[in-house]
Amino acid sequence: MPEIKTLSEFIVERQADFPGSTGDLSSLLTAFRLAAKIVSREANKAGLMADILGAAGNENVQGEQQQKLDVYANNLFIRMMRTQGAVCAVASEENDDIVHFDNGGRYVVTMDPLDGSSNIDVNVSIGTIFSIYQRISTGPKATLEDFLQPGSAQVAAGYIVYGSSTMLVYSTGHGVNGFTLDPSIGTFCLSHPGMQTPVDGTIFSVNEGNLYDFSPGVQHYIDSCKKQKMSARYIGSLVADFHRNLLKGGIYLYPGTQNAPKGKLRLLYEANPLAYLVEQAGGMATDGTTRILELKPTELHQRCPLFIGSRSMVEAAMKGG
Ligand code: P6P
Repeated sequence: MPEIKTLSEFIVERQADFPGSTGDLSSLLTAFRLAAKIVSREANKAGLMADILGAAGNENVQGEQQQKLDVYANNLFIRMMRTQGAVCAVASEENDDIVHFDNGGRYVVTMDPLDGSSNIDVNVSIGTIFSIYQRISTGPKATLEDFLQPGSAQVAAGYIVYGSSTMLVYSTGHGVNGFTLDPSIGTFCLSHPGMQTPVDGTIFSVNEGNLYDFSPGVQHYIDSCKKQKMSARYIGSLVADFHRNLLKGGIYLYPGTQNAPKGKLRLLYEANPLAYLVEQAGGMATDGTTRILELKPTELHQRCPLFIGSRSMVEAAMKGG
């Protein structure tokens, strides 16, 4: 019978990786753990509870309909961080501006509280994505400068995928580990220690509806995937596509187009955290020309093209197949 290691045991055990750590990061991850369990519970009954299903009637800064579970998840994670105390400010996909906690916390967090939320009412996997940075500003409250650090400055990043099971996958720079929620005991247990993504793969994930708007090089790469009889898998939920490709090998692409040269995805709370994780797992993430983690952000909700997954596939995509 393999040893059962819970997420909380793992967090405490790994705190030793950080000499002189205060425990702030550990307790922040613990707050995320609780929030993940609660969102998982709500996501799993969203189909049953009319009042949590469907649009909240508001639009977020992206101009997208805010699903009620979006709003619920956003408010929950923010509340958890506010009370936990290690985080002084959050930038969320669901908030136009930085949310300040004025608590002197050492960290700032960027997050997409519920990515893929348009899939909630069709029972497709959705996810939460988060990045953690140390503050660099020294004033009484966090500033935009704290959030515009390059992705290489992240101290931790992770995602929660609410699918056939709920998994929390994260890294603090010492490899990637995945924890599966056992709902019978309400505990995340280590199920995927030391995750490494295959160097090559046979899965490509892209919205081919945009094919003729992509650059000739991207079109050529997608064509080469088909000629190699690769599998096309695109769920329309970044976290779910990313998670499958991380485990099995593959590439997810959201390239720029003529009308939207920066693509659709957000640098601060989608591309950067997943790029941090995929590199920790031996993979690669670029915007088609530059390593994602080296991009210097200029605004909170800026978009960037994303090519992410197995190293050989990302390299081939950058070359145009
Ligand atoms: P499209 C969801 O809105 C999301 O941000 C990602 O989760 C997903 O991969 C992508 O957008 C889907 O976008 O344009 O293909 O529908």
